[in-house]
Amino acid sequence: MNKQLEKALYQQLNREYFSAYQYLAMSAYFEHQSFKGFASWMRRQSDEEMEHMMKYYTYIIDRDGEMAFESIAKPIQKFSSPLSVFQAGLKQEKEITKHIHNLIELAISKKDHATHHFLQWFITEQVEEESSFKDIVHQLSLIGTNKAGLLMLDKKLGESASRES
Ligand code: OFO
Repeated sequence: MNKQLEKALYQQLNREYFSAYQYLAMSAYFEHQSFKGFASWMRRQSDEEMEHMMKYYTYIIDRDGEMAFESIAKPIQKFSSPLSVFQAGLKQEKEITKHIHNLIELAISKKDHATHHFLQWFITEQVEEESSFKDIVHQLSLIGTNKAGLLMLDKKLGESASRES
């Protein structure tokens, strides 16, 4: 595999790992706030990011790529509200999408059709993930500081996380 592309792939692996770590930190924040449903939803999100990270790992190994593990950045752990957490999550997903698009551009420029094909799955996944975060940000914006509304959404997300796991 082209060395520049190989490096870009293991850098993306690192970003997916960081997403998992960040979402786990968000889940811990919600646990401390007793928002058990938000905590479960974020934990499920973190598990999904670990699965994404492993997809990159398996792909690089399958292509006989060299793996260079790098440090995982420290996640943000302090937030001001549930809304601020989901806004940060949406920002993280948009950042990931941008990097996947860059990776695709690079795969095309290196005429690496297999990598181009491999990345298509992530394009679809990112549309779904951005949409989930966007919906929750929107709902939390409408709820504002209404405690009953927050608890209702917490319950709903907890139920959806247990259905998916
Ligand atoms: Fe949602 O970031 Fe993975 O792909």
